[in-house]
Amino acid sequence: KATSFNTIKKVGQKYYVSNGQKAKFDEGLKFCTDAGGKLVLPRNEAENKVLAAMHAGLGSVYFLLGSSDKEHEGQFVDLNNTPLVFSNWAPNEPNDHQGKEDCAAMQSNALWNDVPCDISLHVVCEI
Ligand code: GN1
Ligand code: CA
Ligand code: CA
Repeated sequence: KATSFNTIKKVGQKYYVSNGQKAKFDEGLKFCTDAGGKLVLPRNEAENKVLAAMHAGLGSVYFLLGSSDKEHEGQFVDLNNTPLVFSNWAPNEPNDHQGKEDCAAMQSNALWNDVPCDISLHVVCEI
């Protein structure tokens, strides 16, 4: 099965790629793994800016980020279960709104927010 990407940004030795599709967190994880990469997670300000710049092209409110606090409420970790070193949360986030928000997402203003893991957002993979 072939996967094509229509938005690609180079950041250091990595590429951020998207095909403009939306998915739930678990689906996004699988999509990126199947594509030979992983769900995006900016590790510093420069990477965060590159990812934010992809918003313009896709016209979306949110991207999924490869981080959740499913295991321990309030403790966001990366896909290797390592606590985040860099984060860019919006003021008052993450707030586990209504006790249902365990997945991280990036808003179009480059700030992060925790959202329910079962909503569909744009998927960006790093490869
Ligand atoms: C949004 O839509 P609302 O107001 O119930 C947001 C939460 C934020 C909250 C901040 C899916 O919740 O994550 O913490 O605003 N929900 C979504 O006021 O983006
Ligand atoms: Ca949570
Ligand atoms: Ca939130």
